[in-house]
Amino acid sequence: MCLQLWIWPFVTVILVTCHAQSSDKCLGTPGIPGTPGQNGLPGRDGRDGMKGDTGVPGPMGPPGGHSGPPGRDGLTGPAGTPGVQGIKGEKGDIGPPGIPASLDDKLQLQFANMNQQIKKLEGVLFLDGKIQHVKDKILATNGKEVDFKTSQATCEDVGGSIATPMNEAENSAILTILKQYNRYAYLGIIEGAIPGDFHYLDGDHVNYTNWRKNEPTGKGKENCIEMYTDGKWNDKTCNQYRLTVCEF
Ligand SMILES: [Ca+2]
Repeated sequence: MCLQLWIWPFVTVILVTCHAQSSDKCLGTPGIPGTPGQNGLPGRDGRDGMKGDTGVPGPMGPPGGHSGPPGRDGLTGPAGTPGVQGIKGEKGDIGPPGIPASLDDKLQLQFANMNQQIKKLEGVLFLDGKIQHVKDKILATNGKEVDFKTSQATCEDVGGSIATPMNEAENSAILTILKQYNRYAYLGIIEGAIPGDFHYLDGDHVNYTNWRKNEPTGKGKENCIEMYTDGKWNDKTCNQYRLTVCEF
């Protein structure tokens, strides 16, 4: 293109020279360059580009529009109240026999440890003057003074019964407690319908007594028995305040 533009003025000079020297054969004058052509038609659409990122959510629409799709499930709620207890099932089959306790070393060791602990506790209570041990019977007090009915109920509430000496050894054990507290105590013996007829709380007649000289003297008006601090017995009204002594 650059060469053509440079050639045009040069050719014009040559042609003018030719017209001056010979009129027979001369080349015609070159035409004026044409005007630029019109723009072509638009090209075809290119291929689709890659998918773009998801756009941000649009603003909330005006009220009165259609309901949107259901939201996601919420958080788990608190546990409900327990249901009603079901019906008890049938009794299962008896299991295979276990090892006899006498051959179970682990069990024997546990028994030995328990006995040791119980002996220690008994020792503590014995030292405090609250209990006395006579063969298989344990006599104990809570140190409180109440009437006969209350004393009886107190002992039964803790799985025992009001102290009832069945022999001299048991009478002495109760006496030891009374001396410790310097108080009298009711015994588990009461008068029956016949004046002077005393019996145990289960109705059996007494087979051991330790009356003070000239007692009993109530003749139907003193239905309970109290033990003095010398171990002797006296028939007494049941509404006095006496030390509670129980037996187990
Ligand atoms: Ca009396």
